[in-house]
Amino acid sequence: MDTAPKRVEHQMTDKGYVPVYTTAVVDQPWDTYTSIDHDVWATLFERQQKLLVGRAGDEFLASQRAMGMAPDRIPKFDDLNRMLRKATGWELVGVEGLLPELTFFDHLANRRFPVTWWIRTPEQLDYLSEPDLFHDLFGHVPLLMNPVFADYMQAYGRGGVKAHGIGEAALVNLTRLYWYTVEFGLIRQPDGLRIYGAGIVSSKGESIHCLESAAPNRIGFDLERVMRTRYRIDTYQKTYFVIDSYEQLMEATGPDFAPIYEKLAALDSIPAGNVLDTDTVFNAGTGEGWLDDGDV
Ligand code: HBI
Ligand code: FE
Repeated sequence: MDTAPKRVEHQMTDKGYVPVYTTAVVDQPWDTYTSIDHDVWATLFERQQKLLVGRAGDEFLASQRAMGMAPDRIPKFDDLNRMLRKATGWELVGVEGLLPELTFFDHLANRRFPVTWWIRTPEQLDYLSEPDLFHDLFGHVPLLMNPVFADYMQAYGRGGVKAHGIGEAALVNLTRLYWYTVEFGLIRQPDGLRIYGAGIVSSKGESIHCLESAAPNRIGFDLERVMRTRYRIDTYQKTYFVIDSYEQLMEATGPDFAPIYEKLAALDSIPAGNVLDTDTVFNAGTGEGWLDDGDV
């Protein structure tokens, strides 16, 4: 039996090793998961579950409880789909890994969330370069139970399909929006700032760093500001953007983005670590530990 889960093939290009995008939707090969795979899920789940009390947003924790995900074994997509379909009409589809952007957007536009079917190895517990099952299932899926966030994700997908027709600059603007909300977003609550971004909730180090370190900026969400801001893919974020509510996110994606892309095309991008005097600043970071180059 092929125990080691298949990895996304990589190929050497002029940009270095990049994952070979495959668009296939696959059934979750649940019976092929080994005891090591289930142990990796249990270890990560229990560690993050403990860490996120008092750090993750109320809606995230409530959605996770509603989903009834348990640490003892990797959840079955079919079980989660029964709940998701009832709650918000979303469903999970199994994929090999990163998808071409248009394929990804098209799934979101149709309330399908692509979840990588394989889970990282014990050696990769604290970091791996591409999204695995834990990142997607523990990080992204719970909030799809929240009706407003579920609407936002579909609106984002529809916006992505449109942006793909407009061109590369629009896609870059939109990818930054995804990055600073869905992946690395913070939300303000009466009892303080909390995490909702999947890239943070699935990472031990960043769950602590994003709220407690003096290094990063924490700035109030503004759509055009976010769309202009470059980001990090190899280190903790230099800046985290803070929303007041998921309704705010939903409203932000209300208008047609075409005129915004036009306007932003004439403006420079903003380096990941900058603070502007027009920003609503919750924290101007010390920048400790930042690398000078490497903003995407
Ligand atoms: N593919 N499977 C998968 N999961 C993602 O989160 C993902 C993707 N492809 C592209 C992508 N994210 C980002 O570039 C989005 O901003 C589009
Ligand atoms: Fe992700």
